[in-house]
Amino acid sequence: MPTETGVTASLPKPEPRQSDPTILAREIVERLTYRLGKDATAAQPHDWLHAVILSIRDRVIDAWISSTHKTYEEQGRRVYYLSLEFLIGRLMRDAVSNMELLEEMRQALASLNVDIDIIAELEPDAALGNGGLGRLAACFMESMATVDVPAYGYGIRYVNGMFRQEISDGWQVELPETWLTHGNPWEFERREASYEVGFGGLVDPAEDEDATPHQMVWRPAERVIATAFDTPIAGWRGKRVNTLRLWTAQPIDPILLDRFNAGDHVGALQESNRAESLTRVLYPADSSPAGQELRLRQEYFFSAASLQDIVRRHIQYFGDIRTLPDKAAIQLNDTHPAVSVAELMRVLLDQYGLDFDEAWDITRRTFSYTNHTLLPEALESWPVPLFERLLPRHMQIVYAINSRLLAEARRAGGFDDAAIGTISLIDEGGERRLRMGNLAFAGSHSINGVSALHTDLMKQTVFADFHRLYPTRINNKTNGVTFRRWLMQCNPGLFSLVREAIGDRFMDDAEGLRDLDAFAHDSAFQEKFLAVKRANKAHLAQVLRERVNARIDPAALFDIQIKRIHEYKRQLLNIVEAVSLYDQIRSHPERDWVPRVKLFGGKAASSYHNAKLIIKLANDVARVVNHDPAVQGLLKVQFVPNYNVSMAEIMIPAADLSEQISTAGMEASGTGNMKFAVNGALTIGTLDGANVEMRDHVGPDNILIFGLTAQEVADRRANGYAPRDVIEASCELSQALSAIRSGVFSPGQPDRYAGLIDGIYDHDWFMVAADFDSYAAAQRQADRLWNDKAAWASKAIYNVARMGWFSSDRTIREYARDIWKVLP
Ligand code: B1H
Repeated sequence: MPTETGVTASLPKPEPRQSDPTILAREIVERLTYRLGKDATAAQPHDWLHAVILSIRDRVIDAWISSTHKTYEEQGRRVYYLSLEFLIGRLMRDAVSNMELLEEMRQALASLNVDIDIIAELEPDAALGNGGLGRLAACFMESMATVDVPAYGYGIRYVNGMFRQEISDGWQVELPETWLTHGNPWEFERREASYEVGFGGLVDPAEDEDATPHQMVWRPAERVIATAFDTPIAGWRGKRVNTLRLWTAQPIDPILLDRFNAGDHVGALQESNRAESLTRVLYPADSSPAGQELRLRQEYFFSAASLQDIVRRHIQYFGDIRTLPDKAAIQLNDTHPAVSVAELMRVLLDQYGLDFDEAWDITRRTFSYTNHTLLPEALESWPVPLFERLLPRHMQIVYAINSRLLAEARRAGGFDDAAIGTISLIDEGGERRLRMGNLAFAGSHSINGVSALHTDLMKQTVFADFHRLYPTRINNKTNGVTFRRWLMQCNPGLFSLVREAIGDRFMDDAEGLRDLDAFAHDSAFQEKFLAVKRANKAHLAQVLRERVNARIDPAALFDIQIKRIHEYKRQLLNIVEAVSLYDQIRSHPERDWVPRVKLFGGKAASSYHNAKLIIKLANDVARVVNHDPAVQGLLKVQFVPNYNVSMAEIMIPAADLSEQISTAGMEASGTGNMKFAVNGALTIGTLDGANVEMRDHVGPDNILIFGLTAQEVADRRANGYAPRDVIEASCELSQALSAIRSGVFSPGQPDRYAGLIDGIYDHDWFMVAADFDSYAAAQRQADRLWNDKAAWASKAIYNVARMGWFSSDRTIREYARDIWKVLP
């Protein structure tokens, strides 16, 4: 990171750089020669990529330094976004585009006989996240820089991020992904920003005479070093550049020489291996916590390192720990960093000697917490004995917080023992566990949900008693996505078409897209719009031809469901409907069926049996359907392996229909839904998460809504739902389910799907049967619409025009105004 001393103001500032292609080309060759030591004639494509990144990085650094100076001069509050996941994807095109150099760079490289698109493909995805939560953190980093919020992202520099998915015989196989093999030209190692982080050991009362009664000395049994790696994140038009600081773990003694000398060569490296394993891998369990000790170690490791860094910076600038909440707003991205609440308390009590109430007041004014899921199995909690063994001092602090919290609830009145039990930081039912959501809630002044529906459900369900106790704390911040990556960069065709039509204003204010409303029924515009979509589909078809040898027709309706595989997201509903459609096409070949390509993509958590089975089913169905001449040209099913950010950037612009079909009440927000809509796909979806607000914005005529509402799902579950009766009442559904159940798609192992399908007959927790008929009807409505090209185009254009509100710039402005109180 640029120096933070602020004393460099009087030193000469670098000359602003020129951006014409010849100068850029010269800079690239210079980097190639002097930084990589390569001659232009010998340079490999990877060398060119690195040289381009280094030259764009140098320009970003100029803006980085001035942003740092500006932050220093303003002495304002900084935002710290703590997240165990940052799902960034590639950075090169993003940085070049945000620095407004895309065309110049293309020309500069062309003059060197290098194709920018070819080298861009070589950049590995930084996949330090699972799905929506991690991608949201990445969009937020870009938007915080764009709307000029001084912010630091803090996370872990996993050596192995999200696994690479291969499909072998239809089954998911997980392979390690090594994004760092060619080095990472974006990052700067900061040896000077290193901190010790301890685990285990003992706690003794502080012995100084002036020690407070709460002051303790923690003597960890084990210590590791956290070292920072910084990546600059440039906002739109290079306005501000913020820092993403990722921690890596290192041993205090890389090699235990006494052991080595005694001949124990393996034991000598034990400490080193143990430290390095801390930041080796991302837990690939989206929406369900892993619960392993290593995960808790990761959480504490990055929380403790980040807090030391924040406190060090605060003391260096402002000298007084008591003013921390005025200068630092720490946002907890879900509960994964929630142990930070106890860690800051420990720092304030044991290192700064504050009394408990003052420390607690500072803590609560500093932290805020975003909840991303209400699924009971996804709420993080740690067995008390494990937590106590790893973090003995923090356990004491948690107990002290809990006794005050519960006393406060008792004093407030209206909380019976059951309510006190749900507020308690400790779950006493069975094995005692520490509830991280409750700790995060208690330690924060703001707790937000990620869509209006999700926030309402937070108030009514998981946090109902907390909400009664602290009625002003829960608030909503509906998610958003960055339109730079998810429109301007990934869909250049649509981007320039929109620009031609309505000018440039939307580039700085996404709500300006509204001006496109005027073109929704303009037939010349519709034609150009459909031509862009068609070109994007042809591109996707070509990519799938190259990667999986799939042959798909760009003229067909592209119906896409890409997201993590999870039962609540209901890929199974989509597959069952595809099977039913397959049946119907074969029974009624005379009808004028709309040619459809159904695309699926997504990873399953390695230990999630049913999710893996759903992937296998999609592949089994694809094999049968795609080889059946009876539906040739009418139905195609394809599972796209290794879905990731870069694949999303190809698939989303090519979609006609976006599948957002979770069981209502279960998807906190969704963000893929927004990306599809702004790229001109129609949504087929339930009234879940942000779909509800999308309907309000695009208008009910421009979205295909089906199925039970969240309230209806809850009522059905409460009043005895009988899926078997529902199935028997629906001829299409019964047929599709029994085809799958009886092995039509798995002849080699006819009972492969027995368990999966019996689950629908027996309990159907996810309401696949309950929603099936209404889903199928919505699909047929999509078919009818498809046949009226002008009607389809106008609806798609309305989607693009009216999605501006879902820009993450809007979301970040709301966080800045309501939670962080940093108004740029
Ligand atoms: C979301 C997670 C999540 N919610 C546990 N919760 C994880 C939970 O590794 N873990 O332990 C990882 C991730 N992810 C998603 O957040 C929601 O399901 C989406 O609906 C939402 O759009 C997204 C961003 O808010």
